[in-house]
Amino acid sequence: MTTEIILYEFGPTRSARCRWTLLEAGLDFESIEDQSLIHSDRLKEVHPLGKLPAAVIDGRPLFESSAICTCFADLVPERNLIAPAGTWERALHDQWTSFGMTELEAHVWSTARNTFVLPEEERLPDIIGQNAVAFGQAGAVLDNALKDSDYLVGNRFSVTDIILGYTVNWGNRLGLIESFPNLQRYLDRLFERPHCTMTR
Ligand SMILES: N[C@@H](CCC(=O)N[C@@H](CS)C(=O)NCC(=O)O)C(=O)O
Repeated sequence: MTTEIILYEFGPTRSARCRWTLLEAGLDFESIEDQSLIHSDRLKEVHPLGKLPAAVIDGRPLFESSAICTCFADLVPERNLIAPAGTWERALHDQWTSFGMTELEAHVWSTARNTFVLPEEERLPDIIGQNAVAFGQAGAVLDNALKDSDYLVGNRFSVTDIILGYTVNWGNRLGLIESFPNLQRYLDRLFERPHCTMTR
């Protein structure tokens, strides 16, 4: 039985993670690509905050790019994009995705919010330096994890790298990984993949 997938997406936003996972998974999907959907009532039926990405999978709404990518990877175990639930490798996937969202992505998102997302009068530019420091502390951990390994889980490419790679690339665009050679090489490896949807 095929799974019916609708992906609400927009270009280089975090929806790029979901598109990349779908391409690596070889799953068919319908794309609804429309930036003007953000905060719309229609999108709020899928994502309560009206954010992108969001997905409808066999009629059921799912939000948060990390959860959506993980779900897609689980649909095709034969593609080896993720280890089965209950294995140690799956625990490492959960570790790195949580770490990526809370210790890395939260800081670059805060910088984005205080640079161009929020109306100018609501921005707190002073926080940007603090975000860079926090991203650097967590970036050092990730850089060290990639010292003797090309990828984050089991030393082979997986959906974990799609999720974390997007955040590392975001940091790179902000000039935050200059002192992390392993992260730079990691990004180079990810960009070599034919289905990579990230932009430098
Ligand atoms: N943690 C969410 C973040 C989603 C998110 O903030 N998406 C942005 C586009 S990259 C958005 O829709 N922004 C509109 C807003 O912040 O209200 C995820 O990873 O899916």
